[in-house]
Amino acid sequence: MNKRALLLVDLQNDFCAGGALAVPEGDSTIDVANAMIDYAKARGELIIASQDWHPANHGSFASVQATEPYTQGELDGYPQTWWPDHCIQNGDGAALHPLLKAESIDAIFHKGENPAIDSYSAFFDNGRRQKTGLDAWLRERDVSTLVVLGLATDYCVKFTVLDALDLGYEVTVITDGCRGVNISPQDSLLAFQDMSAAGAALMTLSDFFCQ
Ligand code: VGL
Ligand code: ZN
Repeated sequence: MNKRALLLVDLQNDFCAGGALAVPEGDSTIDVANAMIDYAKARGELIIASQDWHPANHGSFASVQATEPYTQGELDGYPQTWWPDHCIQNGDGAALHPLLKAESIDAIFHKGENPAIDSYSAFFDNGRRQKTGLDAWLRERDVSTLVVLGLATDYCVKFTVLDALDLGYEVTVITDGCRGVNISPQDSLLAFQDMSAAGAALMTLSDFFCQ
C-alpha cells in the first residue's frame, strides 16, 4: 500500500558528454542517481528507468525533416523541436550510462518508438494517444509516490512529472539529479517552476536524505 518508487528518466549516453544530444553537465546526474538507487534498494523500494528509444527514421530528427537541429516546427499537429539523431533503438547512444547502477533497476520502459510523434513523457506520447506500460505497472504494484530525476529537465523530466501528477501520483523531483538542454537559458528554471506549480515537491539529494 502507498508504495514509493524511484523513476530514472533517460539516463542515456546520447544525453551525456560525447552523446548526440549531449545535455550540459548531463553526466553529473549519475552520481545522484546511484545514491538514490542505493537508498531505494536498501529500503526495498522499486526502481524504474525510462529510455528514449527511437527508430532511425523518427520524425523528431532534423535529418528526417531536412532542417537544422534545435530549430522549431510542427509534428503531428504539435509544436516540435527538431533534434539531432539520438537514442536509436539498440544503439550505443540509447544505452544507459555505463556508470549507472543499472543492475538494480526493476523495470525499463521505452518511449518514442512511433516515428510519427515525439514522446517526452514516460507515460504518454506528446499527443496523449498512446500510453506506455508504466502507469499500469505502477498501479499493479500499489505505487502511489514517485521520486524522479534524470534528463532532460526541460523535456522528458518535465513532461513525465506533469503526467505523473495528472495521473494522481505524489511526486518529488531531485533537482540536482536533473540537467536541462536549455535551448533558452532559463528553460530548466521554468520547467522546475512548472513542475512545482503543478504540485511536485522539489528538493536536492541532501534535502531528501535530511527530511
Ligand atoms: C529528450 C529531447 C529529445 C529527453 C528526448 O529525454 O529529455 N529530449 N528526446
Ligand atoms: Zn528523443
